[in-house]
Amino acid sequence: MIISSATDFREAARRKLPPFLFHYLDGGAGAEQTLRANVDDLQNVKLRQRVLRGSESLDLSTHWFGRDYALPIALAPVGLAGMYARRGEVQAVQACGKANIPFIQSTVSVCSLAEVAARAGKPIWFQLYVLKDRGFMRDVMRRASELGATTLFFTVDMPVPGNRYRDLHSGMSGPAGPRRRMLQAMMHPRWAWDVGLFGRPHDLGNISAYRGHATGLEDYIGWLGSNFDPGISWADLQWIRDEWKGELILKGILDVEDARDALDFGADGIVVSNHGGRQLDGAPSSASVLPAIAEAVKGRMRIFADGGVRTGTDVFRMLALGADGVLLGRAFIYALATHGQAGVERLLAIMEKDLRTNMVLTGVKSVAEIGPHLLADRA
Ligand code: HOC
Repeated sequence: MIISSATDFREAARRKLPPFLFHYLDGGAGAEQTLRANVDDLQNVKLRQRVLRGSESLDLSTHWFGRDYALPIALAPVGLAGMYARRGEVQAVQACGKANIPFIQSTVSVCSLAEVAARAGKPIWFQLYVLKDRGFMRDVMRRASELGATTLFFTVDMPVPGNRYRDLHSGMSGPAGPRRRMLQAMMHPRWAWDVGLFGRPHDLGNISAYRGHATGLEDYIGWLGSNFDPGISWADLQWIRDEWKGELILKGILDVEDARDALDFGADGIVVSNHGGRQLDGAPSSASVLPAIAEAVKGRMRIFADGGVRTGTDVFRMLALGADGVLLGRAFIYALATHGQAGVERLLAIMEKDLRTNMVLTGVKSVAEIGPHLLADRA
């Protein structure tokens, strides 16, 4: 099969994965309007083609929080990544090591912080939710910091999980879920073999480390589902700011006022994101709100963005709309699910090539030069 984009990996993943897992990854909240808008709005961003600009040697590197990276891309925190490929988070972090880009590990990863940090080869970035169990939050932050994590991505758009109806249909949730998942696993032996389901059962490393016993998917849905905290406010964030000594990035900002509040609060950065359309269906796409947010806070804090990024051209578009860096979520999991570490490396190489080509065709020599002046409808 010829693979030239994340969309090709997606199709391969759809064929390989049991439906409950594919749809958990692929789906969004409600009628999935925000999920679709993320992709559509980004693809509708028109770029200025420039000619005769002499873009021969290109600089794709970025400098975030005192460290150099090869591309303006990081892998987003994705829950359960280790269910898509054997020791999935380790394979992903190794791909990041080779490409020299950051990997952001999810709280709800299969591989523990310790396992990932040991294979990372550079300081890891870590993601955390606000949970009612503040003891867990303290414990996991302490462990992350002891293992050399420098940067905490704090998810602020999940005070409650969104209503994901696809999960009900696919068997990821709902009363018949456990039986349906087991049947689907039996009907997808290649996946089950690849992820090691016949050997070591899935266990959520970070949660197990805190609870002192194995935490499987049933526990994950139960414990996490009842542990989100709808009462979260800026006051709680202050507690986290005091506790966490490294950089603090707020993930899930979609409103200019919230971006300004994040700046006033002293966050080191934000991720402009609607959680991949998995939370508030009807919320605007990341691409549509990014320009106004960038205008309000650019240069005073780091702006990352995610949502609908499938190609290197989409990465370029996000940068042109005002992002300093772009997070890949679903795109890299499709690749991980089908081809493991090699798939993620391949996806990153394809995106790098797209980026290079677009830089030449728009007449820029470095990532730092990509900005709103390259948007066709603003010129
Ligand atoms: C009921 C548990 O961020 C997602 C992740 C993890 C959510 C856990 C929900 O699926 O968007």
